[in-house]
Amino acid sequence: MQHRMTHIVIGLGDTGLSVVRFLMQQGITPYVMDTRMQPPMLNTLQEEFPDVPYQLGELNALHLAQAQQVVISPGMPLSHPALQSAIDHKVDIVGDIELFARAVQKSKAKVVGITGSNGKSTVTTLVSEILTASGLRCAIGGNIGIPALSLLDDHIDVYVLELSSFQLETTKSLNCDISVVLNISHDHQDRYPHFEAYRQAKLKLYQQSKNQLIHYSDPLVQDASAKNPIFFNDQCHVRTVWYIKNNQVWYHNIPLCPVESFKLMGAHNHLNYVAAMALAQHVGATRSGLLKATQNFKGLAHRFQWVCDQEGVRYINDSKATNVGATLAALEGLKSHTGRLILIAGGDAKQADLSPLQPALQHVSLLIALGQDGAQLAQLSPCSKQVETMKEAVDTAAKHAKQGDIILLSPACASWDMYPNFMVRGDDFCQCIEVLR
Ligand code: UMA
Ligand code: ADP
Repeated sequence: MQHRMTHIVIGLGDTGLSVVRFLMQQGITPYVMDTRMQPPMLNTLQEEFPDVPYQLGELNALHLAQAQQVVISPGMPLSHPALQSAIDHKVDIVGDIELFARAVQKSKAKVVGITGSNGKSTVTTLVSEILTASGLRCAIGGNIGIPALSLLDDHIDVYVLELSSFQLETTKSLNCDISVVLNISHDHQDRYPHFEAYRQAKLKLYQQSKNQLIHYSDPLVQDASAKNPIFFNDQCHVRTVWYIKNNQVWYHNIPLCPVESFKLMGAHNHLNYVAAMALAQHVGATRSGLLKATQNFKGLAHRFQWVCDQEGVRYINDSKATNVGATLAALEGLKSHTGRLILIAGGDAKQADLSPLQPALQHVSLLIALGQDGAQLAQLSPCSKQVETMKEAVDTAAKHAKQGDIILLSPACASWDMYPNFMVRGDDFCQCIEVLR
């Protein structure tokens, strides 16, 4: 029988597969399209759903314009001409998070939404650890790597979702209990026409929340239309509910814990703790859950992660610093370091302007630049050297370093020009250090 193509799924990666599974559970057999000739989940689709038809290569604009609903994966931009034509034909174009939002409305579960240019995975994981330590059943997913639709379960008390701007572009009815836009700095400029378009995609999250957790002193994340703002900050102000004062975290006028009790270093991480505590408390975390989970949290791999101390030199893996904002935060966090700092950076800058790094690079004694945009980066510092491989980068850094120095991998760029992802890049860094021993 010919497929009627009422529901089309675009993308056959993790998201696309989760959407197919979800639709099949609803009794809907979708038609799948992917512009790639070898999408990663093709074999799984064929094994699990041999009857689901698919088409690879160029998107079929005619089929899309005639569909009832098109579910697009986050990696597929809405600006694609075939999708624009479907929009003109008033087709319901949604992403997996919108389908999740519509499904979760039928349950009593609470939803926490977390977005921002940096810190999303750290805060999302910490919120979930606080909630678990508070005895709540929570499910964590979204951009962090587990598609949101695969989390749906009647026994969940709280869903904690990490959301990217790509996912938010196609989401309109999330209705979070509380959400946060942690920060907004330049990223994904290869996808957006200008910074404001990227910023607005992020701020869409506040419009889909009953309560908005807002960083008080960051002008870029303010939302004049926020109905129930809850402010957090690194300092106390008359409107801040969660803040740091005298090196303690406070909730209203209650001191909760000293920031020295946190294992993650840097002012940006201290703010991440405050945001996570505020989000978790709002959806039912207990005081003991808050304290226990925050004291135990060791952070995530590849995020400003201590690797080892070797011959008095400290190695830090911050491979997840895939944009300028994250590398600036890492350099800021090391400002008080008294030894020298050697930075390994570079990769695919995603068309970003790297020059905002220049002032912070003055504190870097040697910049080792690699990757596709290494030359652009090397120009920003008089003390720079360009290399071809991670091995060359680590060997050069180790040769230059003396006792008391830090060697930091914080690329300010995506890894795609040299590696499949930032994790493989970080692992390569660690392996190159291992070889030195
Ligand atoms: N693609 C095509 N043709 C298609 C569909 C996709 O070329 O028809 C390309 C995309 O341009 C992209 C790649 O395939 O380069 C993967 O896209 P996808 O939408 O199929 O990705 P998934 O495998 O479903 O993974 C997505 C998120 N990926 C992206 O947004 C690019 C994952 O975030 C997320 O973990 C996963 O859904 C589960 O929710 C990754 C990411 O890099 C970690 N996110 C960006 C970031 O964090 O900066 C936003
Ligand atoms: P995301 O999921 O948004 O990419 P991660 O928690 O994985 O965020 O961290 C990504 C990078 O950003 C790491 O290099 C990390 O050290 C850095 N980072 C974490 N929190 C912040 C923050 N609040 N501001 C700036 N950089 C941050």
